[in-house]
Order: sequence, then C-alpha cells, then structure tokens
Amino acid sequence: MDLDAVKEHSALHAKPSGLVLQYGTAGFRTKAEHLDHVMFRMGLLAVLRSKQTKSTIGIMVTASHNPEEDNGVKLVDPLGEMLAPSWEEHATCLANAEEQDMPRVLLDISVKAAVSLQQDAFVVIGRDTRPSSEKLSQSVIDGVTVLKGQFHDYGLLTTPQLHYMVYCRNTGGQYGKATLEGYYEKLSKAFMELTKQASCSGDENRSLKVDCANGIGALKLREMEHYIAQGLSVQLFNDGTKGKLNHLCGADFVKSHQKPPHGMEMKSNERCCSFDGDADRIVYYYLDVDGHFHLIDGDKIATLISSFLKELLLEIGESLNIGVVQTAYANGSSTRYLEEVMKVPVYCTKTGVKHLHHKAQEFDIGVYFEANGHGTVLFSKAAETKIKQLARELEDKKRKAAKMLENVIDLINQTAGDAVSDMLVIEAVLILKGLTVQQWDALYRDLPNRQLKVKVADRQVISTTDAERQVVTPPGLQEAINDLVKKYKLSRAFVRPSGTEDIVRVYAEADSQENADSLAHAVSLAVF
Ligand code: NG1
Ligand code: ZN
Repeated sequence: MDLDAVKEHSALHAKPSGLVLQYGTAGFRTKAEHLDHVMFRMGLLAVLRSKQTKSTIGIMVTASHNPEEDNGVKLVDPLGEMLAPSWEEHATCLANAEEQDMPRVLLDISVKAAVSLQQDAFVVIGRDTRPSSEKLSQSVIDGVTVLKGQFHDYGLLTTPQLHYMVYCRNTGGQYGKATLEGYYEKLSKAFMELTKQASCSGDENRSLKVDCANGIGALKLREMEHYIAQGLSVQLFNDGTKGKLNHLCGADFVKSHQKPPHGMEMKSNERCCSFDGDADRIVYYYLDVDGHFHLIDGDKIATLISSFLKELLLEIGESLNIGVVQTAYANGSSTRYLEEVMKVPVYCTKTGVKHLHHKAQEFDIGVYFEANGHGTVLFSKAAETKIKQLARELEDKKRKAAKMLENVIDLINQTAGDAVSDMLVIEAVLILKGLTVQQWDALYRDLPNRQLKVKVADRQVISTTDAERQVVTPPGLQEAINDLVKKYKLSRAFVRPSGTEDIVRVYAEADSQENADSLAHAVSLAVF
C-alpha cells in the first residue's frame, strides 16, 4: 500500500480537526460540507473491503430523506447487504482519524482484517440527485484510485438499484444483469407475468399517482415508465423540476406528518404513493369522500404482501414457513392483526433495516417492513428452488400459484427495500386480489399514534433493551414512562436515541389521537 500517495491525496480532502462522526444505521450522515474527507476515506476503505472479500463492493452517496443540504455515504457488502458490523467500526475509526494519523489507521485496519493487499479490488458507485452528491462521489473515486482499485461509476441511481448492481456482479449475473436496463427488464417482465394471472382483466387504465420527493425516484421511474406502461400508468409529482428535495414531500414527510405531500393533486379515492429521497421507502394513501386523509404505511404493506404470499402457499400446499419482522414503531393494530387474524408469526427487532433483514433470513419467506415504508421480502435459497420446481411440476391452480410465487421472487428486490419494486409488488397484489385502496386500508384500523423528536445535550445517555422498547439508562426513566402509559387506554410508549439525527425519538400510541399526542408530549418531558 503506497501510504505516501494516500497521505498526499488525503491532504486534498483534509478532515476538519475535531469533527467526530459515527457509522450509524444509515452509514455516515451530516451536512454535506463536512463530508469530503469521509467520502475519500470510504473510497479507501471500500478497496480494502473488496480485497478482503474478493468481491465487488458498493458505495452509495445519499442522505435519503434528510434535507437537501445534508449528505451521507454507505458501503454495500458483496451480497447487496449492509456493511458487516466489524467494518462499521473500521469505517468509524478511519473517518475520525486526525489527518496525520489516517494512513496508520488505514494500515492497522488492513492488518486487523487480514486484507491481502495483492488482491484486485473493484468498487461500484452510485449517487442521488443532491447538488453536493456529484462532487462527493468524485472524492470517493479519488480514494478508490489512490489505492489502485478499479471502479465503475453508475452516476445517478436509487439506493436499491446500487444494492442490486452489487449483488448481480457478485453472483455472475444469476440474479440479473448489472445494468439499469437489466434492472428495468427484470422487474417489468416479472410484473407483466404476474398481473397476467389476474382472473378478470380489471381496470384497463390502471393508474397511480407517485410523489417522488423531488429526488432520484422521479428520474428512474421516468426511465422505467415505458417498460410497464401496458400494466400501469404512473403519474409523477414532485419530480424535481420545481421543488426542493424532500421539502414538504416524500414518504418521510407523509408518514411523520400524517398528511398529503405538497405538490400532489389528489381526488377522493385515488390511489397515491410517496417515495423518499433515495427511493428505498414507499407509503400509500388516499383521501376519502369526506376529504379525510388515510395513510397506508409499511405495516399495512407488510400485511397485504404477507397475506397474499400465505394464500399462495396454502394453494400449493407446501409447508414453507413465513414470518413477518417489524420494529417497535409498528402500529399495535398491525401486530395484532398479523398474529391473531392472519396467524402469521411476528418478530420485533431494533430499528434499522439491517436488523430486520438479518431476522427475516431465518424464514423460508421473511417479510420485513419498517412502519416508515422501508422493507422487502426474502426467500431462502431452499424456498426458491422448491418454488421453481413446483412451478414446473404442479398442475392447474397449484401450478398457477407456484408461478405467481416465482414471479414475486423476480419482482421483489431481495437485496434491500426498494420503492419501485415494492410499488410493483403492491400494485400486482391489488390487481390479483381485486382490492381497492379502501378495501386494503380496511384490513385493520391503525391505533392513533404520535412520534416526536426531543433535542437533548447528549442522546447517548439513553440506552435501551428489548428491541428498543425498554430504557436501561438513565435510571428512573423507564419507570416514569410506565407510570405515564398506565394513565391511557390501549397505550404504549418508548424512547430511543436516533441513529441518523442528533435527537431522541419518542413514540406513543393510545385509544385516541388526543391521548396519543398527550402521552407523547408527557413522555418527551420525562426525557428532557
Ligand atoms: P433513526 O434516525 O435511527 O430513527 C431512521 C428511521 C429508521 C431507518 C433509518 C435509516 C424511523 C423512526 N427511523 O432511523 O427506520 O429507516 O432512519 O434511514 O423512521
Ligand atoms: Zn431512503
């Protein structure tokens, strides 16, 4: 490793002294102007990770739903999954090393992780539409090239598209072609095949309104539009031509404010959805005839998809197991409905998709969604093989069901939550089950809930256990929350430090909106 060259180039991407960042649930995220050195260093680190795993590694430059002025970076591991925890630690050490120590820290990592330096390295890079993203991805490339890594810069991509590219490249093209065309062709073919199975042709001019958060989702959905035009016509809003990224729009805005995005023209009973800034989350919603807004979040998406998959499994008569994975933010009604009505086992993990993804891998079919709309479905290799075999061997209705499962395997992006892929799965399920958006919404009624953010001096003084549902420190806080929760009916509340913002998040649920608001407020006073 040419440490002199590293040192020389690093000086062009110097770290502001004293700045400390943490590789959190979504990689590094902060104001874009503080990230140049982090990008360069993540380019270096990706080369080491690529050499160590003898695989292509991905780097995505994005800050998802955060404001346009922010940016961020995360590494994608060989199978399209999030970076391994031990390497998150290496990433944090490298990003925080003061300028003069950085080459030594880099060398330490390569020794600790037993990286064979002679090995070739290959890194693929994607970025979102933020004004700062292009320059920051150039800094990533500087890092990669100074360690003589090879790279391919895909330029503008959604986060899940980058995950897809990494997985395709590391599995010899078995999963699909590692190009945008390959991605669009794979998804659209599966969507058309799946919807062809609908017993009645249904709505010939099926259309959907999509709020693209003024982000990358708009560009990519435009590129894909004609591939799916025969089955679905999408009408794009907040496509980035006028508004600012994530400003008063996008999935995070809609979910947290529980109201429609600005810039969307909604008529009653029309199906609408919102992507977030890097198109890995999706939520649906509609206005009823009285003009009331109804949100259909990740929990209801998981319910729709898992009930569809369960019906198909029953049809083919195979005892493949299915499980749903949620976080503490899942609405209590959704958990109850899944367990008691659908009889599907539900598990709760810590916030952050890597935790959900990991748990979902334990099932033949693992469906995971965060309430905010980030999620996907995982099929075990054994389940995939079995389903493909049944699709060839079975007959009539059973064969049709197996074929549909096979199409879902191709349509869902198994590497990461993907707004475009999730949208197509949802649309296909609605068509196949003949459900309107209102009927979908009526599966169960959400408990009124409220999320608040509390600014504290040091959010890390709060530590939690039991999938973040119980506070451990500071002492007395959990008891205070318990006392408050007892005052309300059907109530639940918890607090946890955010992994992506310098705040503590408060969540409360109760029998009425007023009570949920009042409980959330009381809990935030207890935190403060
Ligand atoms: P934090 O900031 O740790 O709550 C947020 C979301 C996560 C996840 C990450 C990554 C909530 C409550 N939290 O994490 O679900 O999506 O961002 O984007 O929505
Ligand atoms: Zn996102």
